[in-house]
Amino acid sequence: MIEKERVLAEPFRIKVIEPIKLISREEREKKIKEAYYNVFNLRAENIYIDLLTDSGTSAMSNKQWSVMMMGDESYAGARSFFRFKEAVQKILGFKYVIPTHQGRPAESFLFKVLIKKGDIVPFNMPFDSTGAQVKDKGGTAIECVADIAYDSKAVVPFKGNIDLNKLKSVIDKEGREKIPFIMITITNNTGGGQPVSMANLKAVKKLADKNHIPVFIDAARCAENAYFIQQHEEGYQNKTIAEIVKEQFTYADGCTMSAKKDPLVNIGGFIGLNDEELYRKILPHIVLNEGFVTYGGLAGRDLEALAQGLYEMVDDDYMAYRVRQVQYLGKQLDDIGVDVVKPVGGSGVYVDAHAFLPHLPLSQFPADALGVAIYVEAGVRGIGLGTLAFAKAGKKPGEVIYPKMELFRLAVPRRVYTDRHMDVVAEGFRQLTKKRDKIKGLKLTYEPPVLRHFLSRFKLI
Ligand code: P70
Repeated sequence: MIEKERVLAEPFRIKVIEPIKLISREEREKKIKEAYYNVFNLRAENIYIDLLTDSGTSAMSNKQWSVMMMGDESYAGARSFFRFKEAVQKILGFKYVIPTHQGRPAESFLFKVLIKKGDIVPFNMPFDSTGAQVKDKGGTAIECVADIAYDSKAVVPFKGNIDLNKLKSVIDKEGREKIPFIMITITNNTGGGQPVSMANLKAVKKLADKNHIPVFIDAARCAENAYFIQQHEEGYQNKTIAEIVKEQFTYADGCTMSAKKDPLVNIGGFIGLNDEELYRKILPHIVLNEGFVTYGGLAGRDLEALAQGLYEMVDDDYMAYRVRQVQYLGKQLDDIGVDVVKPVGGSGVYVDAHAFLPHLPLSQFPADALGVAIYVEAGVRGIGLGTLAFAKAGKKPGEVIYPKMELFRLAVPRRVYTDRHMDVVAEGFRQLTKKRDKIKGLKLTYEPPVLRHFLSRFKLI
């Protein structure tokens, strides 16, 4: 394991800066009203510290910027594609690699080929857009995460693990013919960025093999997951992140990747596979939707940056710094008395918004109301991952099935902000805590038919 003193500070220095500005509270109140109280509608220039997402928001390294000049923009068979493919083969270990422009198309093409109407796909937990992709293909995603995942206060490692008994009963009940594959999200974003242990990956694969069901990994944060295995799982302390990342994928038949997360690029994704037949079935969909199969909607220079980013995401010093910064923010919020999901996960700090705002019923979207409040208080943007994003209509008219957790996520972009920025976020919460009982709930005035959190409009109650 790497020595602690090697990661006292950022393992890089800053060469380029991008100015940010805190506009006045009065202006923030005006801007959020104009944005219909949905932080997605704000102009980014009116945000001081933007923790909406860790997706596509990374700062690229000097090496990434320099290899971009080597981008081969040939339509077919570009050199950049082969460099990218080699990086995926080396780091993740998959034989066949299909580039896509981000994670969603990777999921969409794989699911299109595998899911039939009425199928069931067990997950630990699907991310919102991944669950929506399953639904779009006529399937239903089922959560099989261990129950402890729903207890935000339980400090146990690997709260992203699948409960094998739950998985087994889904297979027994539905029958393996109705289950085209099992998918494991590492780390489990919806459940608070919680990791999945190697033992769990291994056990799921064993059960899946017994039932002839393939296993796919949603790999967006696979390197952060590997860090938690290195730190907390017996037998992995002396392995490198690179070794652990690679071992994780030996327990899968393939993966979908949103490369906008751990692989440190602003755009990109891919599908990794070992099965040639499946690979061949997906290729025509790429030609129809993303362009040719050696660029998948990306420029040659994007593929170069992605190849380099894959090597950088498994750097042990970088990853120790990365997770430590997220934990630094988490600890400060915890010390103030803000209820955060514990242990603090990889990509961000998840606040239990219902616990923070107990006076707001779930029907008033506490997570999103908190998002409005922290923007007005401190110019900080986060995202609600609760009722608005995950509630479902029940069978009875007007019935709403609320998700088990009402979270507000502060996702930390990679290599972008300093610890001082994290201090400012924490100070915003310290001020907000004093007046939390005055924070108002939200009422929907418009909602789109799918993934409503992105486009909804509200008024304050
Ligand atoms: C996020 C973004 C995307 C994602 C993911 C996992 C585990 C697939 C995807 C899809 C999405 C987002 C949410 C709110 C605000 C902005 C962005 N997650 N699997 O922030 O990948 O976005 O590349 O299509 O987390 O968590 P892609």
